[in-house]
Amino acid sequence: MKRAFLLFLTACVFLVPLSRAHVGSPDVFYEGMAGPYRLFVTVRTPPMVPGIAEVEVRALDGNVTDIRIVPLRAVGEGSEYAPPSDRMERSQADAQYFTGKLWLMASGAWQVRMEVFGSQGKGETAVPVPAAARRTLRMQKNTGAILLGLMFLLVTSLIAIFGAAARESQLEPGAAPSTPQRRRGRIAMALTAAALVAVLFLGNMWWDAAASGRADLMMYKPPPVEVSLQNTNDLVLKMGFSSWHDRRKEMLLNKIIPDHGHLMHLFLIGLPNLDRFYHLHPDQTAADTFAERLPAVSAGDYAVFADIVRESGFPDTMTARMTLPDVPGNPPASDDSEAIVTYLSEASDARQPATGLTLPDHSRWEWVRNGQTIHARQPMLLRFRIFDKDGKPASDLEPYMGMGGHLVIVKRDLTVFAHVHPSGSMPMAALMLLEKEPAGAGKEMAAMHEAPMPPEVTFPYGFPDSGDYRLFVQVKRNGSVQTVAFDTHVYP
Ligand SMILES: [Cu+2]
Repeated sequence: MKRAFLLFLTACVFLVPLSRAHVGSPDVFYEGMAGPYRLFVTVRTPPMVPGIAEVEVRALDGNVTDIRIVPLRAVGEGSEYAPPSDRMERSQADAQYFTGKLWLMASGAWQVRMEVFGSQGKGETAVPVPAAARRTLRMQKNTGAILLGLMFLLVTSLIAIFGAAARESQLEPGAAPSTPQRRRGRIAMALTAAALVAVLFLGNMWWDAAASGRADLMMYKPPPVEVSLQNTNDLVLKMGFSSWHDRRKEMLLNKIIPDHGHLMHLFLIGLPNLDRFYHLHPDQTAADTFAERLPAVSAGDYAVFADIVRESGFPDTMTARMTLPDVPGNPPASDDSEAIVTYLSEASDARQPATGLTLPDHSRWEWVRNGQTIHARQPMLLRFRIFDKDGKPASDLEPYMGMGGHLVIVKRDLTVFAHVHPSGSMPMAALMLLEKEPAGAGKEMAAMHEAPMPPEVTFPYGFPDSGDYRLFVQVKRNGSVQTVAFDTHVYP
């Protein structure tokens, strides 16, 4: 029984390397208004659920004195009745920086609702937070060592007991066992040992199977997706069954809703150099099937990232790999876009990050980072400035799918993929759901109505870990989509 318990615990030692909402980038970054106050909110989602989300808020302007936070489900009954809120702790050293912790009790679509108090009265906002278990807690080393010791004690004791029974049970008290009795004892011990090894082995197998079955129910995985090319240039994506999603239907709502005007945002990124980039918008042809008439695509291997949003605001990024032949077709039209990365930022010394980029049309991009190195998990505003061919700030920016810009972040080893907007790392659809007023979500919607658009786009984000990343930034200028790529190294 002890062994069964030990097996139970050791089987908890596995990791599932996937996270939800993007790939490998589980934290939520948000920039937006809470009434009169501009906030930069970071929510570090717990790797285990139930678990504690860490909330960090920086007031970017306005004098904020107090913030209260409360977690609520994003949709359904649980989204209506808020429990008492918690007061965030204000930093001693930095009066506009607040931290707090919240329990998220189940996997699914949540929101962190905030009430902000300060010199201009009260403001409110809500940040969508998808929660999903990414791993189980490892067994503590000490516990493991104790249980392993107990297992050895039990096994050796059993062997000794069976050996002694076979050898000495027929003996008179005080008599010594004869040679045949000793042999019988040794045989009994060998048989007992063999039986115990078999029991442990089979028990271990049984537990591994039980644990992986359980992980399938508990650990988040995006739905599997099968991608195929049909009739020369129809790309068909068929979503597979996901027991994780099926069990959480009521909290996720399985229906897929449009995110900035499209049910799916599909990214094809050329391998191994991440030098070809397609941002496409397949149509839903059946509940689980999407199809896209491809534009002209050059032959090669591609990483496929397909973003969808559930009716609850919960996002999934489905991933696949595929090899395409040369696909004939027209250049991408409407909201679709492509980029062949032939030009990259000028300097490329990792210590002196490359920040400038001149395009063939002589317009210029600048990644404003003031020579700073980037560290993992550090929340920051990624800021890009665009100049026209005469060196003046560009005045021809337009909303692209309702937003000032789109940023796609890919780690070189493809373990990270994030699709970020000026409001943050959550889907716009999730933000709009919480605001409950379809036309007024986020600052880019506001920007959309203000003419002209500024020659600058900013994205709140924090790189999840160290390594080399490529950033694809997309804006719309004078009717056409412009995509540029910046590379950067992120330090631990
Ligand atoms: Cu986008």
